[in-house]
Amino acid sequence: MFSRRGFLGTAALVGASAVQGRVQAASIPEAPHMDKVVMQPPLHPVSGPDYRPVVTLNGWSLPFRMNGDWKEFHLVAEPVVREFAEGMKVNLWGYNGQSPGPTIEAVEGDKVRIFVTNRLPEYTTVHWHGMIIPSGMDGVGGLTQPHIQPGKTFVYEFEMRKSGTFMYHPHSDEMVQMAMGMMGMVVVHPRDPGFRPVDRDFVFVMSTYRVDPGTYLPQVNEMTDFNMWTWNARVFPGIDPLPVRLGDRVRVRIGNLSMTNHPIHLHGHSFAVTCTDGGWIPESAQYPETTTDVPVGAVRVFDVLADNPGDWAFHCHKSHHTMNAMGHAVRNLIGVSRKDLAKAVGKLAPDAMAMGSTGMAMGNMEMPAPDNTLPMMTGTGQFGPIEMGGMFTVMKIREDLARDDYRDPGPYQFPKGTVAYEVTPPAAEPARQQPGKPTHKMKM
Ligand SMILES: [Cu+2]
Repeated sequence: MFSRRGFLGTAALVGASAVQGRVQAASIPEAPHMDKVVMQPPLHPVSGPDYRPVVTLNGWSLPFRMNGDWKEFHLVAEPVVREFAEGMKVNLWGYNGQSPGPTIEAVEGDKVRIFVTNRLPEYTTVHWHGMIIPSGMDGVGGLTQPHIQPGKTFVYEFEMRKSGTFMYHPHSDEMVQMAMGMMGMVVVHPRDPGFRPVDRDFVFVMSTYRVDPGTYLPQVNEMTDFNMWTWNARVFPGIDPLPVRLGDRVRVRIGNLSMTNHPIHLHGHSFAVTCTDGGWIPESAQYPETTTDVPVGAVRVFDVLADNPGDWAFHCHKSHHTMNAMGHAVRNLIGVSRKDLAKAVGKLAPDAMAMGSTGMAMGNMEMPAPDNTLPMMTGTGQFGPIEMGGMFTVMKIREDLARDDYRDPGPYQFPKGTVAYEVTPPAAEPARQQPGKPTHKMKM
């Protein structure tokens, strides 16, 4: 059993393995680096206890090495360039080449040693959100440890005391460092592989940014008016789909390190929230829902039986969170005559385009935009424009996916006669109630 006495620094109390740990810590493991923004295949453990690994939307899991009975990881905090979707790159801060950082996977009871090297221009720390660890490992700069100065490497050592889904982020100039994208997820698998096993396990963290059109850097002092609503720092159509085999038990783990809540909705199924960053929810306390609100600074994990084949929208239900680069200043012009509007706008700005008098559907509209700016609503499906952005993707449930195959299976082949269809209207308008002419008299 792991002894926390090692952290007291009192020689007489330090256990043999902890002493060896300190010595071994001098040899820092390599820090793997990721240059891709698509979901990497699940990382099956080659040493230590076995588990069914997760996959991270547009992300990856950090490889580790065993050092005696310690699992060793190495995070490097550094500036990165993150592509939000094709056509938009943002200068963020992150870990090991990407933002958010890689998912850290371990097993309940594991002893982990996480090296953190700071290559940022200012100091940082790493806080392990939701994890039950010694206070001195909690990563709150100034309170539980000195800040990690640029160029320095610190080591966090603790036991993964309970399984579940957690997060990591700095507790050091937080406003700036979170707004710059410094965050990641931690998945601790149960030691008992028979505890609530699933066939597919997805994880991602939600974050928001204000990146003004035509710019490349988030406004780090923004408090409310964000315009990029991301899952793992990607927006639709840049977010990976969730490919699932029909009949799979599926787990989706969602962290929220943005500044607002996100009601996350899955079509075609009902699910139960089974775990939070506080731990597993007893089965007797679970209930069915189709949308679950993920509060700020929290994790919600739902389990769903994928028993309904098709292409199922999976998105935040705040409709402005499924748009890109949306501003508050867009006026509602629904019902305004397009001709009058064009005349009025033309006087003020001869090159401007009058739009939106019948809604904002823009599937057939090309709007001029500065470089590095995504359309507000975009994406194309097999039937036409999808007109989404931000926090939107698709769970693709198919009959014939191999066990660890997470490749995009393409658009769903709808069985004949199962798609909503147009009918020829009758020659005459259907009878309607006349305004002001009740069809029957009410007794007053
Ligand atoms: Cu949202």
